[in-house]
Amino acid sequence: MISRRTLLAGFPAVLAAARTVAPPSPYGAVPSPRQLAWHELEVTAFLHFTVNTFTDKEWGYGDEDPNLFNPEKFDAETIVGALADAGMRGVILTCKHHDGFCLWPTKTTVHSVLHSAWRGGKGDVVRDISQAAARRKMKFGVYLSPWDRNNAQYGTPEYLKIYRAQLSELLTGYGPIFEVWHDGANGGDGFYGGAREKRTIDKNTYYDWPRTWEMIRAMQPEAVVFSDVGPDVRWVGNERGMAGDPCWATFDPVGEDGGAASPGNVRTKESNSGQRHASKWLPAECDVSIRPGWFWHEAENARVKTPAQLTSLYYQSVGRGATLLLNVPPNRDGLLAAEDIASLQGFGAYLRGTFTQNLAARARADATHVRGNDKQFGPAQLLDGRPDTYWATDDKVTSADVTLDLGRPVKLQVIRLKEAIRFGQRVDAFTLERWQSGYWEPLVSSTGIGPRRLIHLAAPIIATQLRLRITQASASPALSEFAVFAEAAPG
Ligand code: FUL
Repeated sequence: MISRRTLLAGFPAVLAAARTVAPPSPYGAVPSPRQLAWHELEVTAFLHFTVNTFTDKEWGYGDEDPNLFNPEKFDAETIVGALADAGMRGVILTCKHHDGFCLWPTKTTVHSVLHSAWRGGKGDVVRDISQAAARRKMKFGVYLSPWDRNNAQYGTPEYLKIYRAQLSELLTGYGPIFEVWHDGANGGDGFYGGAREKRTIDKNTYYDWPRTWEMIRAMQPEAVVFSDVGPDVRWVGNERGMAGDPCWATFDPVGEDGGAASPGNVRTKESNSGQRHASKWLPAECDVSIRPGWFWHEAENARVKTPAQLTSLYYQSVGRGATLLLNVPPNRDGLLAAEDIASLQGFGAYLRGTFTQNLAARARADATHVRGNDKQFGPAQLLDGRPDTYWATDDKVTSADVTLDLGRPVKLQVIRLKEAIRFGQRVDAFTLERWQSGYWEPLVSSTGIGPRRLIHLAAPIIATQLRLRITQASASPALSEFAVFAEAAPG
């Protein structure tokens, strides 16, 4: 028989157990830890640099003399410093573009810096950029073109061994890699060791991508792999830096003919918006160049995107839950052009000026529903700036409101919402309102929130209270942020 004493001793534990409210169950596809880390980067830089910089081309044929590559003032610290100052959190270098010229002293080919006059053949762009990035606490990633217009073996199984050996040199010799970038271009004609002919490969089978991806996983388990079909990050379907609205993080790629998809063979129209309820977490990355071309061309010095244009791209990419991969190509000196640096500075100043201070950080938050009435799922979690805490409702609730009382009239123009995406993309639609002398005035209604949704109002407004109405959700909402910002003057 259990004594009264034993019963009482066990009571607080029983009570505590009853009070523990479980987190929501995940809905649909969810991100992996490497994808979660990648989402946080928001803006990363692309560096397109190779013999093309010196030949004024966009696609080198593969017959270039390596001595052409001679960026006498190349300075990785200066380049990476300008990117870091603009708020970029990672940098991806074209270690090899379609011309096959390798920016590191590879053992796999003589078409490389090792055989150029630059620094007496002792230079290594990959080493210098990766080390400068590490010093600025930026992540480093590699672009290695599968198409190689220089290599005599291109098109045969032998080339795949070379491609994988190059990847292995990059993945083992230069510290942690955050992203491996495979583009889908396979243009056909090239030098190919002197053959000067057209070579066509089967995009679906030739590269045997699953085997290469396994290799990347083994060598750099934290790296995300980018291509038209992922497996971690998908191309957004255009090179203009624009994600669809909405841009779902879930996607099941389909080939151009409706069959199997592979890098270079995907219905890119669908890549732009993703698909609601698809089976894979495969978020979009928006690659775009600060100039018309990917490589530096003197004739384009006057056509560098302005800070206002970059800011607009930021809202159309990062603001829709994608990341922005902004290309800033070094010039023939091996430095960024003054025009590009000026634009980056303006863009960086705008981001810092706008997003440093969350005007709702000290607001009072109320919600119509709180999961298990438990404070750990309360709306205050939306304001603490932490990605791991969140407001959630009970499982059966699929529409709910959060009200923010800012305590005084506040001038604002940008609102940032984030779902707690480790539980999947749950919200389908929402409306944002402000309290306006006796009624709730709708400001905007939209579809999907996901990793990040920025609402950039056309003009500043004054508000004391804001209300977010989750009007439709496929599973009970779980949000990690509701932040409010004033807009800085464009840089
Ligand atoms: C494409 C390439 O053909 C372009 O030259 C550039 O590198 C772009 C980012 O990817 O596939």
